[in-house]
Amino acid sequence: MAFDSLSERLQKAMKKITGRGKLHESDIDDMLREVRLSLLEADVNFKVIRKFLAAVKEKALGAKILDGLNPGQQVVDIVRNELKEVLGSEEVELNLNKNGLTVIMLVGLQGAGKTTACGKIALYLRKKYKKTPLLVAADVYRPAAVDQLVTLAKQIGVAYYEDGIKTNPRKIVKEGINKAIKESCDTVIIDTAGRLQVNEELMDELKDIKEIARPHEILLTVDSMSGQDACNVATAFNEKIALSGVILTKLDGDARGGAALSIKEITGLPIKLMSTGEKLDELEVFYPERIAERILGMGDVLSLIDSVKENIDEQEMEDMAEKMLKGSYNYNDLLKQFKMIKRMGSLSKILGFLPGLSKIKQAVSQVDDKAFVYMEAIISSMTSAERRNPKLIEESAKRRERIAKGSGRSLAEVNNLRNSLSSMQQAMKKFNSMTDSDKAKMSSQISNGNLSGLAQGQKAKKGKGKGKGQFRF
Ligand SMILES: Nc1nc2c(ncn2[C@@H]2O[C@H](COP(=O)(O)OP(=O)(O)OP(=O)(O)O)[C@@H](O)[C@H]2O)c(=O)[nH]1
Ligand SMILES: [Mg+2]
Repeated sequence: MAFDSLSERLQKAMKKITGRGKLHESDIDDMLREVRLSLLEADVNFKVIRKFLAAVKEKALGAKILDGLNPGQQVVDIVRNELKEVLGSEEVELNLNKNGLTVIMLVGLQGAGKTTACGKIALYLRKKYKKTPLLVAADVYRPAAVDQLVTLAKQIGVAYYEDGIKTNPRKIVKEGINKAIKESCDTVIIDTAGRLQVNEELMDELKDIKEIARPHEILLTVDSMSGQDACNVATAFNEKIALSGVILTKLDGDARGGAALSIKEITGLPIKLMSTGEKLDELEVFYPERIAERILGMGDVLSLIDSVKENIDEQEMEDMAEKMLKGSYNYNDLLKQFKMIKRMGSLSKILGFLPGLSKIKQAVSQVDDKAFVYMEAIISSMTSAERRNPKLIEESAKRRERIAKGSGRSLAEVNNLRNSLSSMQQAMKKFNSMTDSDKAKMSSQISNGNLSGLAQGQKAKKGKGKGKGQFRF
């Protein structure tokens, strides 16, 4: 994942000051020295680093902090807040025209991820805002570019306009907008050509397209691996065609953080969206606060909740919960849950959202997706009666042996899966036998998003030596 090394170094710096009764100015200086090195290594622009450190120092030395309660914790909070400011402070929504056609134009260097982002934005706007987009193929310099956009449009099932590579992109844009109006589309997304470097010819073309299309958004697509170089590119594009924001791509890679942490501060342009993978639904709103917290290892429970909401069918969840409570939860249901988790991405990605789990995450990323495949193989080797009625497996060692053989997995793995299912069932039985007020307390904790309260509750339970209901891999 992106920012991993920055995240690790910053967390190390923060550890130096947390859990201490009293802090001196020299402790803050030590910590800031570490922070400075982490940011330099992440390729953050030096002006941004200087401003960042000055702001943290000034606030940390504020009269009440160092003598107050939990000074370390307060300083960490200051760092978190400044990181958030550097990343952009608040999320910035796409500017959508409520009463008519919205035009969005994507620009950027070659290979930054423009064409892919066109498809992703179309899908995002349709899902989130019920928009009807039309994609316009205005990159006529690379023969495959038109096909790439058309393929994406067909994949998502949205309209598109293309006129090959012989027509002038200015004309293509004009015709594309006409087609959108004729076909009652409400959003036009224009894919433009990329260049290896910023050059006059490209800028003139983009300026003309802007003139013709009058876009509500001109988004610069920036590869997050490009580090602080991204600022020079953004400044050049901004001077020529006045951008409205940035899409940061390839945040699933090992970008060090320089682009994300420098661009807003240096150019004033908000990062509006981030792309976190090659799959079309891997596009997210850029939330500075959540990213800052993720970098500091505070996890990002809110993004996790968003992802759950988007990828998990509520009705399906309710049915599943009801089955669990009735004790009729079986292997078919378990299989369904694996599929839901898969829809959200890999297990390591899900764990990445949770606080303090970076170590586990690393370990799990080696095995996670395989573990699902293995468990699916085991379930596939069960007869349909066995899947519906886990008792059959519970009661017969012979059946378990047969399943192990059939799936090519070990008997221990089959037993593990069986144990997981039965401990889930037992946990549900226990939940069922709780008093109504306990249950209400638990559900209100869940619906208030008070996950830390819940986590404490779980810890307390575990402390009693039970720890059941935990899924073991
Ligand atoms: N891992 C990952 N790959 C991405 C992401 N966004 C785009 N890509 C990949 O990056 C490559 C370039 O993406 P394109 O969308 O073709 O980039 P472009 O800016 O349109 O490139 P040109 O048209 O050549 O200027 C493709 O292989 C994409 O699949 C992302 O967020 N994560
Ligand atoms: Mg392209």
